[in-house]
Amino acid sequence: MPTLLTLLLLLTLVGCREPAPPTPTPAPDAPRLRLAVDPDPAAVGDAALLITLTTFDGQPIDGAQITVRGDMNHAGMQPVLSGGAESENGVYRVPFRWTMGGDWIVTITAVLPDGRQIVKTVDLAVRS
Ligand SMILES: [Cu+2]
Repeated sequence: MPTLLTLLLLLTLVGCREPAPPTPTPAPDAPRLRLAVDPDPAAVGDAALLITLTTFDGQPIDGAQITVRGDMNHAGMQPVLSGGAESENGVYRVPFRWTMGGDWIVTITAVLPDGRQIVKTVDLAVRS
């Protein structure tokens, strides 16, 4: 869990955006979503987002519908949209393209086979 200080720093860094509403505490049995990037660290150009979906106790979840939106933390850029990847063992490899170096905000939405929806936002620095 990010500390309050980290959250305050993030809010300062993304100062031109609306302050995020407080994140509701997820239920203990809520599914888990993790993001990794390839290449890591992220750099401008073609890339992949590796999104891992599991149940709260670590069982992989396949068959979810994934959509991804990447925004930079400054105005005037087109968002980068992707999604729709097949999964293997709960890992979805979503093709992506970092169109500029700097600070990005990646919003991942997963609709699980049972209809539940998970939304996760990740802040990420991309090298020029
Ligand atoms: Cu930009």
